[in-house]
Amino acid sequence: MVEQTFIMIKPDGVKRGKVGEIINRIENKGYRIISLKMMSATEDLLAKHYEEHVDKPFYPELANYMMSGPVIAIIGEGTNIIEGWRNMMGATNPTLAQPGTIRGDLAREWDTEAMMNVVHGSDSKTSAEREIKLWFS
Ligand code: IDP
Ligand code: MG
Repeated sequence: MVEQTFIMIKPDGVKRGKVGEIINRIENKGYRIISLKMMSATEDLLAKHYEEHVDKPFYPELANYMMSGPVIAIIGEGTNIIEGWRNMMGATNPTLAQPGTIRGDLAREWDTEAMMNVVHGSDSKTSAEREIKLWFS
């Protein structure tokens, strides 16, 4: 099924100069970039985006991390892209993410409260629709 997902290059990915590499991977895979913009996340936007994490102990540091610099927001499109992009990103914890995945190749753990892992991808059709509306309204 052709579907769309919300992809984000997080502040660490932008700061470390990985935008080109990550966009290359999206294009090399054959997914289409429908829309792309650089922007800064606000407290309000992040609380909505991470609604399932807002009450967790790591949330304040997660929000600080996500506001530590600009992000690249992308709408990607392709058959089963939601699952495909999650596979390309790899596991949430970059120490555990397999080599060959974006997080496995481009990220690692640091001594920080929030886990920095360079990219985001929607985890379901419902989240994808919600997140695209939120970031591209
Ligand atoms: P995902 O990004 O792979 O979907 P989620 O569990 O939805 O992972 O978590 C959202 C983001 O919050 C992660 O990408 C990571 O940056 C951060 N995070 C998740 N779990 C932890 C944790 O246990 N400690 C610190 N940060 C975390
Ligand atoms: Mg998630």
